Amino acid sequence: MNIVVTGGAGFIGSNFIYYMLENRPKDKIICFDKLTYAGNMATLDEAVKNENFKFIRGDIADRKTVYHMFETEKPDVIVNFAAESHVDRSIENPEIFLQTNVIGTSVLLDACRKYGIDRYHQVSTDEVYGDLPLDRPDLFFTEKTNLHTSSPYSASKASADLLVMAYHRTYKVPTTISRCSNNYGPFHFPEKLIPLMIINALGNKKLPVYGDGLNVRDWLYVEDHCAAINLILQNGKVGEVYNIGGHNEKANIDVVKTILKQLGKGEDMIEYVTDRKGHDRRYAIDPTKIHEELGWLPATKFEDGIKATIQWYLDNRKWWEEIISGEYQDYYERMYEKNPALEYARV
Ligand code: NAD
Ligand code: TDX
Repeated sequence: MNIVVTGGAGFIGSNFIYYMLENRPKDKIICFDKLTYAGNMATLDEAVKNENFKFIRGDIADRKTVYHMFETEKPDVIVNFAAESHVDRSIENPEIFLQTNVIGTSVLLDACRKYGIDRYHQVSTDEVYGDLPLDRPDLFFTEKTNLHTSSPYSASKASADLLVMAYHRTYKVPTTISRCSNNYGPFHFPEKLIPLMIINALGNKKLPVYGDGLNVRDWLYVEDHCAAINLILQNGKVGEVYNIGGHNEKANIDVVKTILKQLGKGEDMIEYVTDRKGHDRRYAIDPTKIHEELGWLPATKFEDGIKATIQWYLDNRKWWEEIISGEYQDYYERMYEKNPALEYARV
């Protein structure tokens, strides 16, 4: 089978490529990635040595390049990870989120319609459901929860989901969608909470916690997400949505304290800063459907996954040092060091 993984030079896509090369050695894995600031060829260093792997640089929103890729690679399956993925960047500048996440998805779907496909899988997010209140721990997102987005990022992901469902109904494109909670693990880009805190702690820099630090995220080790997507590709029902999450809710401040403790650093490194605009309070997935229909359960406990992740950042300094010395440095300065709103609210 020819499996095209879009966005495979990013965090989850690259982990998925390694998962598939190991678990489906008969299949050819083709990574199609624009290599934005978040895409990194160094992440695929080991994959490029595998004869079942091929890399193509391209933009999912560029129709000519996507159609050409379909003509040359003849994909049987598309797994679309390609996206602008950072909420804070979407608040700074929404437009590229619409271009990649919405237009890009529609171009891929048009290509599936034109050339045919066995399966188009859309990697979506729990953020399309909006947020849950902190004082209702009995509430969880199910696949039937209404879409109710907060940020330009989540609005663009929800729009993409609606397009996927429309192409399934109207053109009978064989689609599936997965909506996963927050991932963590190797190759996570340093702008996101867990790697940012690990790297700042290692560099003896302040750890910027938004608002009161009580926002809750439902953390899943990235390999468990990859296993779930592979199960959906194999046994998932066309036209369906599957939520993915492991009942592992944690307040941000507790995650940050866990990282500090593991690294033997003091909690005085924590700095509460201005809250994110429109900051979602709590995400929590009900994974009953994927468990009952496909037998999926997460294999990694948070205590083990976070230790493994911290160790990975200790063992792979070169990978993240190259990132933080490049273009990302401008973003960090804009976001945290030269942001007057943040300075003002520091406590
Ligand atoms: P990431 O930002 O680490 O990687 C995104 C990748 O997509 C990069 O390699 C980038 O170069 C590529 N890309 C961006 N624009 C592109 C374009 N126009 N054409 C081709 N490639 C392009 O993102 P991630 O955290 O790995 O997330 C992957 C997917 O999973 C996204 O769709 C995201 O919405 C979804 N998701 C992420 C999480 C999470 O916790 N990170 C949770 C649930 C769902
Ligand atoms: O410096 C920070 N300080 C802080 O307190 C950063 C970067 C984040 N936070 C908070 C905001 C969130 O409550 O930590 C939480 C996690 O933040 P992010 O790592 O930016 O993730 P989140 O906004 O929850 O979105 C992630 O999960 C769902 C991914 O980036 C999305 O792509 C995915 O869809």
